Amino acid sequence: MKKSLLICCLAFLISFCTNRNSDEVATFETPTLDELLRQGQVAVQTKGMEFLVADTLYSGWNTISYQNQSGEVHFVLMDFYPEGKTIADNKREVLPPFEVGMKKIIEGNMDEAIAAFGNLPEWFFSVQYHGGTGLISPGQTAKSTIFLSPGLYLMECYVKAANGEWHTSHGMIKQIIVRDTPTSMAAPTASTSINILSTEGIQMATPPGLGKQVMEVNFQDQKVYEHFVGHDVNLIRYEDGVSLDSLQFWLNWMNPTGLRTPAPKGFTFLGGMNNLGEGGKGYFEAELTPGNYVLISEVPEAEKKGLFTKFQLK
Ligand SMILES: [Cu+2]
Repeated sequence: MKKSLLICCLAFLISFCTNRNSDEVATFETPTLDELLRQGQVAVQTKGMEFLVADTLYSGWNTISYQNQSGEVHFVLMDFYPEGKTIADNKREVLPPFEVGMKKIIEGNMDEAIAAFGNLPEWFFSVQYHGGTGLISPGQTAKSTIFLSPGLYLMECYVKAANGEWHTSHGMIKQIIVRDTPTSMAAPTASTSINILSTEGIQMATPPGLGKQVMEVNFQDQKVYEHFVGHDVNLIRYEDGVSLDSLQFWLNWMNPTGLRTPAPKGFTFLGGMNNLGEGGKGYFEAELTPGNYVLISEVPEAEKKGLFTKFQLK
């Protein structure tokens, strides 16, 4: 024992002296922010009610690692803006009708809410959605890989605060420019494939296994539902005995307490793939442990639409 310790010490001393005398001392440099972005590694953080992220990204495949260090559930959605429109247009013409509309829904005045949403500008309906993460619980990290075309984006989260106001109105909207130069990232290799289609719902040939899983999501079509956006995929773990109806109710922002803090108890939101257009493909990663899971869209009445599938891991 003592002898082997002595040999180890000697070996260390020799290597230390050799390195000191050598010109080629190994240095471990941490990559710069730009190097990481070139590799498609995009770190996003929320500590309060903001997106801490670089304001210029490279195009092509990008992995968004979204650390939710706040006390509320959030998501990341990448809105690809029409030519000439920016965050200023959103704040002037999009946020106000949504703010008034939501206030009217909470007051129980649906007619005035519909009238408010009627003030949304025509161009709002030509915004394209280029993916992002699914809903993610406090303290969790969502990892989603999406393909970004060059252009101007708004990164947004439209979950609602406890007072019913949109997170977008509280700062969760950030303009991001995606440049022409692509990242060096290739599409990930998936362990499971999920298809989503408005007529057939969410379909998975084989449920994922335990441990780290990379899920590929294929958007075979897309449509605008009654809540003004399309379908997406959220992976949620749930405790035995909880009501999935309470989850479905919460996932409809058109309900006064829907998509509003607090999120229903007994559910852990583990990310997913946010809205993509028809033919779009995205990937998300999750670490799966034994338990009950549901893949569900953030749309009104998801189960009726088939945008809902449960599985169990043992
Ligand atoms: Cu949020």
